[in-house]
Amino acid sequence: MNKHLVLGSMLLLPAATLAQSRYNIVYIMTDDHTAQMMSCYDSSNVQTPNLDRIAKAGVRFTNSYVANSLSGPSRACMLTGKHSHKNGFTNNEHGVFDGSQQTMPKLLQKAGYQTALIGKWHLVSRPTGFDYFSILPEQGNYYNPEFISMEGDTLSEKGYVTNIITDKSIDWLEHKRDRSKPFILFVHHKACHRDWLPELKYLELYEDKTFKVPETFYDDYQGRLAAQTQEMNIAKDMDMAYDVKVYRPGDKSRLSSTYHALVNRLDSADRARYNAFYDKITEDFHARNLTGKALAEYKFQRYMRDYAKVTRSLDDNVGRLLDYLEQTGLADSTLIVYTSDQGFYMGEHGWFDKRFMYEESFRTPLVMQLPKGLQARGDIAELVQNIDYAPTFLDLAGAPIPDDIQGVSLLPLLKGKHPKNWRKSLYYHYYEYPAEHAVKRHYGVLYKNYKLIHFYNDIDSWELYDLKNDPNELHNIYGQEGTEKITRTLRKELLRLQKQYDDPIQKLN
Ligand code: SGN
Ligand code: CA
Repeated sequence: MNKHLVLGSMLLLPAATLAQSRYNIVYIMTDDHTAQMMSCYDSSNVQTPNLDRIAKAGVRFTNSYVANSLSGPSRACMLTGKHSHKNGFTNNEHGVFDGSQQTMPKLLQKAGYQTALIGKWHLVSRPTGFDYFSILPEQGNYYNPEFISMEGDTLSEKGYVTNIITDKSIDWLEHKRDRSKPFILFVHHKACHRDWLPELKYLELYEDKTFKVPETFYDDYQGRLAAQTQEMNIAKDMDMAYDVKVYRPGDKSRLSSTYHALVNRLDSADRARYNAFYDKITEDFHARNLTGKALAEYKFQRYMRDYAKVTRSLDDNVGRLLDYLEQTGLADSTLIVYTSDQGFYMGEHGWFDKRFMYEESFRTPLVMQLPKGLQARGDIAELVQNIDYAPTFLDLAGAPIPDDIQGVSLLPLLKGKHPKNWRKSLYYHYYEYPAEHAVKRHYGVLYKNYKLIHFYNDIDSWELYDLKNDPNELHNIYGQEGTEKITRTLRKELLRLQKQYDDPIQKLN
């Protein structure tokens, strides 16, 4: 093309296209916050009015999934737009993120964006591609947490982690950024990760609520070998001190010293307030002499209440950030994304934690408030995955999407389009075994209401689910008469995806 033509076509660019290159992105991500505890997805457990505000003003993805349901791996997927085997961070236990590789924040910097990261990082190596960061060491702490600065200092801050991450985020927006540049701000919360330590002002919240026990709470895992050996069962594996917060000196509890170390981070007055509350709970627990199902359900209720309290602080703080963005007018030019690093079990199958490719932990909440110029509203049902965030942000910034990125841009969906050739299947691969919670390695495919999973390593076990007739995934129909055709179709699709994503093929025998 000759020079004049290039110049001519640039002059003809509509104003909207130029404005688009200045869109900002606020990318809020929580840890372990699941759709069952977010009222715009499920209002039976808690109300989250501020999170719902995002969905109401914008869009709610109803089929949003992760590629590997665990913190570090999820974060690496969203940073690179690639599956775990490509970005190299397959599991928390041994993973160290190779920060020299191509990442979305680096590509955004190249496109003229300012990049900032506040909160949980969890990728071990020092963040690269950020103009500013203030991160929690490893998992971080709820009470009086430490933050690692860009200079490498670890400094302790007073207060509750969710409030502090929000304060720091607003402070960066107000005082630290370069206002001549568009920005992406990662607001990555520690909430609602184990062991669900509440903000003290919410200790009493939800204490009068009895949560509904999920219909699969007493699942016996029949026909599902890997589910039989997991260690994330509320009745069996939840620690009475650390998780349930019922403890009397001398009680046997594997994690009691960890628990006390976390609570002892509180100043003495706050600690007294904390102890007064949970001592009362402990006394009441001992007066009841619970065993069997009653004990299991008691643990479930305590878990739900504490998780709900932690979620309340999160909702408040997202509201505070939204207010700031709206009051300053930034919301008009900013894509606000709210998601979690994965879903979580709230007693379904009797579990807490995540990792499995079953729906509760394979899914992750995803809602977005859109800047002016993006027309979509309401529900978006297309299959999306966390490898799509990087290409979406690049696309929104008007930056090229490198060919080796495996996710796809969601921008057409945010413009209200529904491309006919949208993906029809999703690939999943989980690696962290042997490890805490003992979930076996597995990979699988979700395709047309069916899911095929292969658990491997020290097991060789296939599972097939008909999600339409068995949404709770209780009936593994793999190998059953009449499933030959659908099994063949799903195996073919699985192989196609392993080839497409270049995942070293596990023998499909
Ligand atoms: C910690 C938790 C686990 C949790 C992992 C991974 N144990 O190890 O329950 O599965 O984190 O979570 S704890 O005793 O330290 O609380 S992740 O979200 O960071 O991947
Ligand atoms: Ca997590």
